[in-house]
Amino acid sequence: MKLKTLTAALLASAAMTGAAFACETTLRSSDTHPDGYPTVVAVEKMGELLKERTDGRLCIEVFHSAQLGEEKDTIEQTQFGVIDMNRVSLGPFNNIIEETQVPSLPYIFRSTEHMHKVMDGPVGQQILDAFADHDLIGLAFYDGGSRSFYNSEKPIKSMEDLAGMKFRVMQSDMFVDMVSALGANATPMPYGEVYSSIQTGVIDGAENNWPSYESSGHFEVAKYYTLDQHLIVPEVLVMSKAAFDKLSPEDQEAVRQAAKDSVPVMRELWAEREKASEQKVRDAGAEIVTDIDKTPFIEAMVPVYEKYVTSDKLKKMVEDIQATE
Ligand code: GTR
Repeated sequence: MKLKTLTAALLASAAMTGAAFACETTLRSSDTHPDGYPTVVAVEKMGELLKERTDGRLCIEVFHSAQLGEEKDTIEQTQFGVIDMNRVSLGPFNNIIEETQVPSLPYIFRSTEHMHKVMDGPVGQQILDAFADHDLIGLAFYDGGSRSFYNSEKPIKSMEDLAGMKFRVMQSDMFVDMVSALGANATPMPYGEVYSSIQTGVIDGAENNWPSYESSGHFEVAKYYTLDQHLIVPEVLVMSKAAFDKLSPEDQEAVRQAAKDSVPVMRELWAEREKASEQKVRDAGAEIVTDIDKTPFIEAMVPVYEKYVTSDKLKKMVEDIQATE
C-alpha cells in the first residue's frame, strides 16, 4: 500500500513536470526560408516569449524551408485556418489586399529607416488592420531588405541592359507591370522554382535581397547582381483569424505583444545577415554592379503608380509615406 502510494506520487509529479514544459496549444507557423534565417529565428523567439508569458498555454512551431508549401498556397491555408501563422512578403498579398500594394510600390521608400518609420506608424497600422477583412490578423512587419535584379547572362549597368530579358517576380500583378515598365519580361512563379528555372534557362534571372539571393543559392546560377534596389518590400507576420478567435482575450493580447517584441530581434538579425550574405556571395565570385544611375529606373515607374494608385485611399497612403521624414 505504501509502495503504491509512493509510485502514484512519483508518477503524478513526473506528469506535472511534463506539464510545465509541454504546450497546451502549439501554433504552426510557415516560412519559406531555411532554418537559421532571420525571419525563422525571430518567429521562434516570439514563440519563446509566448510560452513564457502564457505559462505554456501557447507555443509556436516554425515549419521552415517551405515545408508547408509555397507562399501563395500557404496564405490561402492560413485564411482557411489550416495553418495558424505565416511569415510572408507583402508581395504575394498585393492581388488580395490593395493596401499592401502601397509599401510594395517601386522606390516608394527612400531607405530602410524611412520604411521602418512608416511601417511603425499609422500607415503601417492601417495595413495591418486591412488583413482583418481577409480572415487574417496582421501582427507585425519584418525587414525584407532592398530587392535588386540578378541574372545568369551579363552585368546590368543601365536600364537598357534589361531590355528583352526574362525575370521571375513574386506572384503579384504589380511586379509584372514593374518589370515590363523597365523593358524586360516578367514571369511570376513560386520562390522554390527559381533556382532550376534559371539553371535550365526558362528565365534569365530574378530579383531579391542579399540574404535571399545567398540562402536560396541563386547566386550559384545567376552571378550578375545589380544594386538598382527597385523595391523595399516589408514582410509581414499574420495569424489565421480562425486560430486567433479560439484564444482568450488575454492570450490574444499575448500573441500581439510577443509578435511586436520579436521585431527588434528580427531587425538586428537582419542587419547582420545582410552583411554576411553579401560577403558570402562576393567570396563565391558573384559580380556586383554597385555604380548604377537609378534615375531612369525611378522615372520608368510612373505608369506603375498611375495604374495601381487610383483610389483616394491609396493616394493618401502614398502621400503620407512621401511626407514621412
Ligand atoms: C524573400 C522573402 C520571401 C519570398 C521571396 C520571394 O525575400 O523573404 O518571403 O517572398 O523573397 O521572392 O518569393
